[in-house]
Amino acid sequence: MAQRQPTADGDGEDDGFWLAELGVDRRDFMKAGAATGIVGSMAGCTDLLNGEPEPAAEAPGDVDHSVPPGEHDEYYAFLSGGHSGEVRVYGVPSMRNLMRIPVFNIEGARGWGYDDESREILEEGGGYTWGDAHHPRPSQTDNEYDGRWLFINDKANGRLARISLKYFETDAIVDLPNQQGTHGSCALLPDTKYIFGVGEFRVPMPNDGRDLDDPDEYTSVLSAVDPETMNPVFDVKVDGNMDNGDSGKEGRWFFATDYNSEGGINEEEMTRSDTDYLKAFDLPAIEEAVENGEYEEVNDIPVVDGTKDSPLNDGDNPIVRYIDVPTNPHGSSVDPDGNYVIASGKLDNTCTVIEIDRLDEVDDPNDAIVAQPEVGMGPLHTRYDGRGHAYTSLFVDSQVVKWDIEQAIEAEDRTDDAVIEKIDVHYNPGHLIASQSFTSDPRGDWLISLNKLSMDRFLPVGPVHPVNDQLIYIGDDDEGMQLVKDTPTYPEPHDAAIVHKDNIEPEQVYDPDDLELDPVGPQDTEVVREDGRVHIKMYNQRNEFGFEDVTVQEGDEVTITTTNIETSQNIVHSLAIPQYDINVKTAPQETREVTFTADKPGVYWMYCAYFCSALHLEMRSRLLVEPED
Ligand code: K7E
Ligand code: CUA
Ligand code: CA
Repeated sequence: MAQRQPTADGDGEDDGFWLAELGVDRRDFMKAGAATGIVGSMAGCTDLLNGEPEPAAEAPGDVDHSVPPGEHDEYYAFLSGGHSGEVRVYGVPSMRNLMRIPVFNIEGARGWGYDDESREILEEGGGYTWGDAHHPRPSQTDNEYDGRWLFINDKANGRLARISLKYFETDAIVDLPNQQGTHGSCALLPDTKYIFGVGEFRVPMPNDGRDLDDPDEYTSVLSAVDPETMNPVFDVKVDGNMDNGDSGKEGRWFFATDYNSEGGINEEEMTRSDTDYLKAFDLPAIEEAVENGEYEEVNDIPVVDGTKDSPLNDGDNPIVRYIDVPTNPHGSSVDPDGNYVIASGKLDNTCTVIEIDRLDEVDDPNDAIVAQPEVGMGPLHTRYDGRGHAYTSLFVDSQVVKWDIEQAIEAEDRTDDAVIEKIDVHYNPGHLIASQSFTSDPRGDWLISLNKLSMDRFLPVGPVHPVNDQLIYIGDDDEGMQLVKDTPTYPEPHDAAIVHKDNIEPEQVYDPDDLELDPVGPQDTEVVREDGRVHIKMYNQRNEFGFEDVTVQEGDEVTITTTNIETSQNIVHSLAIPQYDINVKTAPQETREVTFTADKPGVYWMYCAYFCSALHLEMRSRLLVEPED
């Protein structure tokens, strides 16, 4: 088993100077270091979650991850952008950043938030200008990525978004009215029947000013959304809160961790109990309750009562089973075969393994717990290689641990008998993700550890550091895990999905039939004026817009519809209007529209902001805004 290096340079001697340089308080360092020796419960010891990372001198593995110039990666990795509100696309194994997809944010290069349609999507989604995107989940059919969509949550405002993988573009955002803090986002498998938003923050319901200081009345809900319409279908309210979720593979079960079974409103209260919950939602039973009208309606959404005292949980077929797991669990994830759901302890040094089929056989759902292996300090998330191994991120230990699921079931609880090896990561990993890990067939070659801190790993860039997404090769059980590459990343990805390139077929040119607006060709250009409204229909191509000049009156409401009439891939144009805060991108065969009030008289050079040809700079037209009088 690989051991952490106790000192900066691995020589076993005091590195106080090095620590001071990093700003690491020596006592904190000792405290965190001492913690590695602790076995047994960590209940209530939240200080350790703040443990400073330890440095490690580690030779990178000699696995070749390079992708020669001109060649393609084998996988797409979709990384959430955290509070940047976007999704990033990387190639794996090169870790080259291929694209960014704006979702909850406004972004100039993709023109997201600058044309009428994207503004409307953002407006319908609540009108916020940022989001906190954590959990990107690709849609699946028959437990395999199907290349249709990628879904992602907004923890900040209680929303779910859908990205079309045909165009790598956000196409819907739904505001979940009964949910504040949508944390987990996951598809119900095998066929993505629903997308679930997992509600983290407990609030009064409806949250309209009632029960302000009466936390006993607060509640959190699991929200089911139809992936086709992106409309909410039903909510299930529960006791405690919820954090991360995952689906079983057979369409029956959905699981979510709960770290606040106490219903506390501060850290002390939320960590009071030695156990919290993993909740198992029985979907057919919930759907039956909805069908039978056994719900109350809040904000036009049927809310089914899944609290512990609910009549729907009384009897042989409860709609939500509450399973006791050690203190403040974080990740929950189902293994590729759909046999087990694994909850990670966070404040405990174990993972809890629940055998899913047993939930039907036992009277007490706690009897479905089949293993509790000790894995290390601060376990957060678990992913899979398809060879029976689990990989769990250890936030406090700054490690990834590989362990054997079946061995954990055979071994004594609270022993580390199932641990195969540990590898240092730099530093403090949150999520980790393996290729095709959410499907029933993980590839077991690459794993990315999404580390929260990068400390000394890169050239310093001021007080805000990049996070560090480390690529680890897991394809050789004899050699063990091999650290291959550090990737500095803008803050801050939480989770990711790695999808084989054969599972996605993005279009290179828009199919006009997929767009709501009719294309404007060279024969269709016109300016329609009516009652202070001006509609300019024009096209764009190398190196011109449909009109050389357009004249409008100060105060006119102007709509410009513009089509990129190019048919060759990679030729993107935009319509930028200086001082009007407009940059509408159009990819080949794309039509976009923008509406604005011409409230500033003067000459404005509408220009193309994509460098599209040798005469790109000449690709411009005048917008002439005549003063009122
Ligand atoms: Cu950051 Cu999945 Cu939102 Cu754990 S969550 S790290
Ligand atoms: Cu079109 Cu530059
Ligand atoms: Ca708790």
